[in-house]
Amino acid sequence: MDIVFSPDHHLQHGRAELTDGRLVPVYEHPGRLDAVLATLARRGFATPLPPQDRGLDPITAVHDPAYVAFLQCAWDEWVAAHGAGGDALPLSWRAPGMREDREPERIDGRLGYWSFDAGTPITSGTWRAAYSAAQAADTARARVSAGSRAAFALTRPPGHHAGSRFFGGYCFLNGAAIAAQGFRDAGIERVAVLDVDYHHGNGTQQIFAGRPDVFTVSLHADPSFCFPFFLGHADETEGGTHLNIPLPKGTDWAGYAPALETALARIEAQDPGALVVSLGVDTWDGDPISSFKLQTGDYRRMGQRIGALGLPTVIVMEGGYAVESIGDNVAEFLEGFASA
Ligand code: SP5
Ligand code: ZN
Repeated sequence: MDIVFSPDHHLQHGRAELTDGRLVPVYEHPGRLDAVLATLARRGFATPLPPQDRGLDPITAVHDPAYVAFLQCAWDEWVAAHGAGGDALPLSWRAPGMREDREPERIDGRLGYWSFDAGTPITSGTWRAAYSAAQAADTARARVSAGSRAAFALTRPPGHHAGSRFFGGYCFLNGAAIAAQGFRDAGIERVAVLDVDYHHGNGTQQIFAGRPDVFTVSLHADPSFCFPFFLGHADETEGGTHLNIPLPKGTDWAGYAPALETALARIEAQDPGALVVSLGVDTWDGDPISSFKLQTGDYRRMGQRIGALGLPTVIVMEGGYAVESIGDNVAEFLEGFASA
């Protein structure tokens, strides 16, 4: 299993996110990947490779160039308006009846225009960190296109909440979508994306909605009670190109395993030539922002079942906020996958 990693992931380090009515230290911080890296080294995984830099092409293949241009300059505009004493966070968004066709000029308005939550701080290093994560996802895909059975993009910030024209949910550039589109552009006719993060992969669903060449599936906490709230219900099929499997609070492996089998059966029925997995381990029992009850050993079972599809596979790191277990949960998944 190739592992692609860049120390540039450290460059995204927000001070605070708005959670439960309070500005609290960010859950999505550099210590998460440091923990995974240390655990993988201890458990004998191969030394990670650095990403290749292919510039903006893989990014603008799934994101609007105007959105990408905004991300590149947002921090500098924020500092010009407010100084560098805090993170750049949006505070207002358009609602039904308001204008979608006019991008505001002031950075405060532009932040709301290009986002959907107040939990995703932009900092001095956000662009470089998100850019390196995007390149790592693309490099993992390129390794698999060149013949590796599987590659893991060990990246942050995560990506699956980011859409073609918005950031949110700690995500800026959608690495899983970049990998999936990369497979398409390398000549694979049909690609599948399987999202096992605790949260619904709303960005991935939006990017590929209505695309019969990229079948997307998400297993997640029901948006009736969980972020991102406004997408992720079972009736969103996007013309047969998407499957949502919302699950109740407290879901454990006994509840999760049949849903995973349903997802895998639908993927097999599409007969894809490659698979992208959005791997979030925030489904773990002790995760600080989640409610599922998966145990560390369950990730080995999950990896085994997904690996048994036998497809060329890119695995992209998404969520998982319990630093004490994130490394073992990821390692169990990767070992299970490799053993299949
Ligand atoms: C990639 C990913 O996993 N993004 C998740 C973004 C979730 N943002 C909203 C978090 C709200 C947490 N509220 C519960 C806090 C515990 N008191
Ligand atoms: Zn998540």
